[in-house]
Order: sequence, then C-alpha cells, then structure tokens
Amino acid sequence: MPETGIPRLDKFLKGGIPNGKTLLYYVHPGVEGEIFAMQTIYTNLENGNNCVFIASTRNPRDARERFKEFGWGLDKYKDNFAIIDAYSGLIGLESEEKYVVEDPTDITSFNEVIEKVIEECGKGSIIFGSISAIMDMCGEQETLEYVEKWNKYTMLHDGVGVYNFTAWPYSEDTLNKVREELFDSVVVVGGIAERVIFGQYYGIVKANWTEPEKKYILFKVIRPGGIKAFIPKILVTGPYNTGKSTLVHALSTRAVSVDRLATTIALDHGHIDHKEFSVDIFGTPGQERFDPILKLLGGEAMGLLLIVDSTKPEEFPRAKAMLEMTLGYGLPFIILANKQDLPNALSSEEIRERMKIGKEIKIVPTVATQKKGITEAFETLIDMIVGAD
Ligand SMILES: Nc1nc2c(ncn2[C@@H]2O[C@H](COP(=O)(O)OP(=O)(O)O)[C@@H](O)[C@H]2O)c(=O)[nH]1
Ligand SMILES: [Mg+2]
Repeated sequence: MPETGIPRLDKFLKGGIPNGKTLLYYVHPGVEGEIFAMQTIYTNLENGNNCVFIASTRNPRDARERFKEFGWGLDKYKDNFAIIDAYSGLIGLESEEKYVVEDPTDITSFNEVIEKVIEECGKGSIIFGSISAIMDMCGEQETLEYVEKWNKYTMLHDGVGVYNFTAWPYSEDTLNKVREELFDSVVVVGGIAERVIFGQYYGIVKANWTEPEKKYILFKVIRPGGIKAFIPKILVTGPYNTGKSTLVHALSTRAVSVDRLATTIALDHGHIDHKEFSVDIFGTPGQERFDPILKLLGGEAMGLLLIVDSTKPEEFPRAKAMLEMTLGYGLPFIILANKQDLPNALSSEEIRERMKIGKEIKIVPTVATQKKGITEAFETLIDMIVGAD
C-alpha cells in the first residue's frame, strides 16, 4: 500500500493510502504544508512507485531544487518521476517537461493532461498537486467540479491522488466541500499561533477506509531530513546519583549540563534526533530542595522517565515521592532500573515488588554508562506519547 511517509501518519491510517483513494493535506495559511506532499512523493519514489508532481506556482527546475533542500535527490528517479508543467504556460516559456498544461488558467487544459497522466501511470502511482493553486488560476467552482472527476478517474485506474489545499478565505461552501466531501481522507496541517506561529501540528480529520486515530502530532521541519515528530519536553527524574545526567548525555545528539560541586544544581538539557523524532529532554536535580522546580517542569512535560539505582532500595520511597509530584499531570511514564551491571542490583521485578508498582507500568533494566537498554526505554516512552493504540 502506498505510504504517506509522514511520522506516525501511516500507523494512524492503518498502513497508508490504499490504491484508488485520495488524500488531502488541508493546510492553514502560514504553515509549511507543501513539505508534507513532497515527503509523501519522495517516500513513494524510494518504495518504487511512479509519482507525478503538478508544478503550478514555480517553474519545474525550482520545484526539483526544493526537494534537494531536504536531501531528496530526484535524479536517480528519472524513470519514475515526472512533473506536469503548469507554470511555463503562464509566463510564455517553452517547457522541457513531458507533461505540459498549455493554458494554466483554463481548467479544461488541466483536465486534458491530468486525465492522460492518470491513465498512463496507472496502479499505485501518486499524483500530487495544489488544489488551491489551481483554484486561484481557474476559479473555485470550475476546479471543484473537475477535482471530483479526477478523483473518480483515479479510483477507476487504481492510482492514488495526494493533494494540497491551502485554506485561504474561499467561500464557506468551497471550504466545506474540500474538507468534508471531495476526498477520501483529509489531514489538517495547522499552526499554534499567537501573532507568530510557534508550533506546528497535523491531525487526521477523516479517512473513509478505516477508523483513523484522531491524534494531533507536533512536528518540525528539518533541512535536510524533512518532517520529524516533535516532542518538546521529556523529563528525566529520580533521586540523587541514580544516573540522570548520564542518561541525558547517553541519549542525546547534543547535550549540556550545568554542574557545580560535582552535582547537578541546574538542569541537564539534551536534544535527541532519533528516527522520525525530534525530542528535547530535561534532567531535573534530585535533591529535595529542588522539588518546586520539579513540579513546575512536570506541568509542561509530555512524558517522564523515572530512574532508580537498582542497588539502593533505601532510596525507592524518595523515587516514588518524585513520581507522585509529577504524576498529577497524567503523564505517560516508565521506570528505568539503572546500574544493572552492579553485582547487588535488584531485578526490575524485585523493584516492582518493593516499590509496589502495578503490572501495567513498564520497568526497563538499564546500564546508562554502557548505553544498555536506554534506547529501548526511550522508544517505549515515545510510543506511549505519540503511539497508535
Ligand atoms: N555502574 C554504573 N554506574 C552508573 C550507571 N549510570 C550512572 N552511573 C554512575 O553513577 C554516578 C552518578 O551518575 P549521574 O548521571 O551523575 O547521576 P545524577 O545525579 O542522577 O545525575 C556517576 O558516577 C555515573 O558514572 C550505570 O548504569 N552503572
Ligand atoms: Mg546529575
């Protein structure tokens, strides 16, 4: 099944976009939306599918350059990738592309090319274009009418239609039709804004081939790299000397700690780029006098790693108290049974018994100094935060 290639989205869609179906990225103005479709296209090229890209707001050469920004070279996919040039005609240039829309202000001119492409590329191939860009050139009503035709045609030929739509203030009718009616699935891409956009998210509005997960995922756009699911805060907590700083450094791509007199008085901070994730992680100081900081931080965290020293059961009550301080927020969390390399270390099941921790809570054995078990622990927590159920 063709995939979207967007972190977690294929899981939420139960595998991807089935042949014959359409998916719309419904993008709020001001948010980086085109990257979604580009990532979907590149993923499908890598998977061996044919892809066609309608270039209507920039010339085909610039469109190819945009892919390069993300580290996605198209040269090796010459046979699988084509551009429909709906730009050169606007400014009276000759086109070098295989498919050309002679008059991009005329929807029937678009139609000629798109019907041909759907027929020629056939099963499993991805066709992408911006519906709003076509609307701006050909008119709202005209475009909507033909999009409906193209979607039926796509279904007939077992292709996949992937479209962008930037939700400028078109008529209510148009917006509703685009969001609710025309496409098999709709993924909204929006910004969390307060005058400037300081966070971006996506979430599924609908998908008529499954019961999709209606979760919202924060994302970042990385160059090169593309879209990464963004987790702005994971907290690492636990008593003094259990291995918090060691863990933050061991997990992180980049990390800093502020240490004074050999113990952490301020925070450890690390950034983790791991698979399709971009995560910021914070270690808290373990001493009781910093409990107010812990409470404050817990309020904004998306998940918690609690570390215990498996050789120090006398500290378990303190560890549990730290957990309670942050758990009021309903955070997903797991426990790391650290220092498993030491001879007198208790096993995770012995720790569960002593701490009276329920079976549903994961306790992962780790050796932070040797990076053992820590990636597994991290991935388990990430799955709890943004996972598909
Ligand atoms: N043997 C062993 N020592 C560890 C492990 N993790 C951390 N340590 C050591 O425990 C001490 C305290 O670690 P640190 O990360 O500073 O603890 P923090 O106070 O919780 O930040 C350091 O000497 C670490 O090298 C581990 O898994 N095994
Ligand atoms: Mg420390």
